[in-house]
Amino acid sequence: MEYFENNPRPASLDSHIALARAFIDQHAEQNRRVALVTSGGTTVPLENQTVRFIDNFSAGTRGATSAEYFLESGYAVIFLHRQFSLLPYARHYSHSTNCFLDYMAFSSSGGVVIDTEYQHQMGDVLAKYKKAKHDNTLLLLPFTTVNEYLWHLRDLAMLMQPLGPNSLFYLAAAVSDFFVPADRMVEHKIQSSEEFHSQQPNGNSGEPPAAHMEGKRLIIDLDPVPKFLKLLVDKWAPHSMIISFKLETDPSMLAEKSRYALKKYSHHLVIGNLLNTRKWEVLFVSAGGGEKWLRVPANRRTKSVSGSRPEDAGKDSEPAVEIESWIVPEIEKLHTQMIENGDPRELALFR
Ligand code: 9Z3
Repeated sequence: MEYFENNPRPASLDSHIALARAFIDQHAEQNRRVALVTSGGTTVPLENQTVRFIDNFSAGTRGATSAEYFLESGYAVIFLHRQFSLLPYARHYSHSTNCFLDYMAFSSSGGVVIDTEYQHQMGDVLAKYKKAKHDNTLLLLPFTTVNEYLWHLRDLAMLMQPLGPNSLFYLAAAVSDFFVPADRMVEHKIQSSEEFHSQQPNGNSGEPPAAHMEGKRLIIDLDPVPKFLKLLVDKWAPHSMIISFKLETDPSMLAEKSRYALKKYSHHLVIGNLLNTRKWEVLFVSAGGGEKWLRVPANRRTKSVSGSRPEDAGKDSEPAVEIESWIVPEIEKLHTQMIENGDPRELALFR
């Protein structure tokens, strides 16, 4: 594909692929299912020596939370995530509303301990984390830019091919639809003051740099990101179960856009979600024509906005539920059907 000829291979890729190869070999040998979970937002750098970039809202909650439930369901997980976004297990203690320091206290002898109030809850998380470490079932691979994301997705998918239908792709990352191609990227920081405008070389495309000044205005003219999902489904991972997410803000468009994506890419499942309600409702649109909403009732929703803390919500009623604890077992069921009965794209699901 032209994209990979024209946009540079990330420096981190070789070492990540070496780690992934060992990880996949181990789990292939142990006949374990492997899920590639993508998580967090991609950046679009405007300069090669990047000072400015375009980003998006994603904190990686969906991906990090889902990864924990995949591990609980017996999958090994390659967690391809935006650097510094939320991580499985650590996510419980790593944002402004629940900083890890708040869980700590001094013992009578002056040592640092976990506050007695949190011993139980933290013990649960720690036990799961330690198990994943001990079994080597969680591989963390970071990306930052959309280019790094695409290279990783392609190379990891091809590496996972020997797993056949035992492999699953869960594409929760919020991937930019637009980018600056390498041959339209300037090297140095774009100068805002007119006195310092320079005509920076713009490679051999003959086009103006994608980001440049015109008088006092910054003009940004982005290329579309190639439709990588089509390539993933048809070429890079033809035997895997593939699940993508569709994000919308307008409720009236969600079902139609999700169906459209499924039809266009012919993979297994699109999970539609709305920016404002994504923590408690999602729409499953599956190959075979089945559609259904998963909805966490109001009295069981987690309260924190940037992270999910079952322990801090639903106090006055039933325990709070993370919607991912419902999403992942549904997927596991579909995946089992695919492994046992053949590709569900030929079967009618949810009917
Ligand atoms: C999602 O829709 C995820 O569920 C969210 C999760 C990004 C909304 P958070 O990280 O948010 O928990 O805060 N991911 C996919 C978004 C996306 O870019 N999808 C593409 C599209 O809609 C298709 S791959 O076109």
